Formats: sequence, structure tokens, C-alpha cells
Amino acid sequence: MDDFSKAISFLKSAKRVSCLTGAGISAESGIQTFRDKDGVWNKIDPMKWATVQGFLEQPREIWLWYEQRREQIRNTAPNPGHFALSKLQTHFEHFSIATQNIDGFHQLSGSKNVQELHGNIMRNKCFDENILLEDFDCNTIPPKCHKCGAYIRPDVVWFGEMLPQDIWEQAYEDARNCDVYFVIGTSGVVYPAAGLATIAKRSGAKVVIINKEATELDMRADAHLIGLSGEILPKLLEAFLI
Ligand code: BJW
Repeated sequence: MDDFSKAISFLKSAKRVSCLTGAGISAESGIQTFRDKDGVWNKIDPMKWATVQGFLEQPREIWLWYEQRREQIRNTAPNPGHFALSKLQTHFEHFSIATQNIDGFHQLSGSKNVQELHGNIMRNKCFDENILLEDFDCNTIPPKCHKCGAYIRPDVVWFGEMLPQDIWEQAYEDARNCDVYFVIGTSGVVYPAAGLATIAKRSGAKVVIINKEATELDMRADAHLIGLSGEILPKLLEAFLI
């Protein structure tokens, strides 16, 4: 049996399906990935642009960089890969998506049970108090908290920061308790998110990897579908529904 047919047969007998998604699923929407050859980290140093230390060293540049990325996300939309997952969700007792993406495209495409492991670029929080804020002093770049005067920063998870604990625990439980675990469009190098594939595998799930190339997690795969998620996922949905 080829890997595509295997993936369909796993789905046909599954009650609980969970997914881990990464930048690759949004690539066909026009959002840059991080580690592909034209990826974000090939042009800039992640330790300077995605750490607390980096933000404190160049707050203005980093705030403006996030503003530019927000604008890009507002001007793009979910692609057929996101929509295929949202259609698939209705066919199982449980279906969840743990995403490393901060673009909100899973929710926008209609997916319900989405765990944002690395936050959401559209939300902001007070740098010092760590509380979400919608209203702040925009007379400076970055803006400042009305209450304490600290910088406002995007509600995303930078290197060295903990993932939101309740969201992580839910993603962990879902990986531990599913029949099929999809790993879609992620290089699988950033932890603890990448570890979810191992948790699912060790707990007995069938792991299906969808990626345009080889990844660090390939040894976990029971089926490996090589290609673009925006093409493979709609085909998978169609074959599953027959
Ligand atoms: C397609 C496709 C198509 C393309 N179809 N496929 C050793 C030393 C130091 C630190 C660590 C260490 N070991 C572990 C750590 C911790 C660190 C880590 O993992 N580092 C490794 C990189 C070494 N992790 C953390 O710090 C995390 N926190 C943590 O561990 O807390 C505990 C702790 C606390 C204190 C100290 C130490 C530990 C937090 C991680 C936060 C990650 N943040 C970012 C930035 C978010 C904000 C922003 O965007 O600005 O999250 S980094 C970036 O990487 C982003 C992503 O979510 C994340 C994962 O990337 P992803 O999604 O996999 O993208 P790519 O580009 O890597 O891959 C894309 C894939 O898609 C490729 O495979 C393509 O082939 C594929 N693809 N088009 C299908 N159409």
C-alpha cells in the first residue's frame, strides 16, 4: 500500500485526530517560512529578532518588523490546506490542531479546536505585566502601557520563553490520546512543539507527515506524504470522503 492509501486507511478507522502545523501550511498563502532557503531566519538572526534580549536591544526595529508582518497577514488569506483541515474536523469524535503559526489562519478557515503554541501576532501584551491589552499609548514606537509605562510587545513566544501552559497541556494531552497525528509543514526543529510528534507516536498514534521535503521528524512517520500541503490536504479530504 502506498503512503497516501495508508493515510486514508488510518483516517477511516480513527475517532480522534490531532495535528501539529508549522509555517509550511501557510506558505501557499504567501507567508514566509523560517528555515527554507528564502525563509525569515536566512536573512536575519533569530537570536536578535525573536528573543527578549533582542527586543530590548532594538525595540523600535522589532516593533516595526512585527507591524509589517501583521500587514502582510491582513492582506493574505487561508489556503486550500487550511480549508481542507477545517472540513475534515467534522468527521471525527475529536479533532484538534496545535499550531506553531501566529497568523490565525486555522481559525479564519473555520477550524474550531486550535491551540496556538507560539501565540498570535494580532494580539499585544504589556512587556512587564504580561497581560493582554487592546488599548495603549501609541505616541511612541513601540507603544507603551497606559498603566505602567512598559513597552507593548506582540503576544508571540520568543526563544527562551515558555509556551502558554494551559495551551501546551491541552496539546500534549491531545497528542497522547489520538489515533492519528498529522505533522504538517514544520521542520520539526523547535521544541517543545516538535516533541508532540514523539509523544503521539509513543502513545500509539499513527503519525502522518506532510511536507515538501525531508524533516527531522521523519523517523516517526507511519506515512510520509511529500508535496505541498495546499495540494495534498484537499486530495486527502476528497479520498477520505469517497
Ligand atoms: C512546506 C511547504 C508547503 C514549506 N507544504 N510543507 C538548545 C539550545 C537553546 C535552546 C534550545 C535548545 N534546545 C531546545 C531549545 C529551546 C528552543 C528551541 O527549540 N531551539 C531550537 C531551534 C534549537 N525553544 C524555545 O526556546 C521554546 N521555549 C522553550 O523551550 O521554553 C522552555 C525554555 C525556557 C527557557 C530556556 C530554555 C527553554 C520557544 C520557541 C519559540 C519559537 N518562536 C518562533 C518565533 C515566533 C514569533 C515570530 O514569528 O516572530 O516560532 S521561531 C519560529 O520557529 C516560529 C515557528 O513557529 C517555529 C517553528 O518553525 P516551523 O513552523 O517549523 O517553520 P520552518 O520554517 O522551520 O519549517 C517550515 C517547513 O515547512 C519546512 O520543513 C518546509 O519544508 C515545509 N514547507 N512550504 C508543505 N507548501
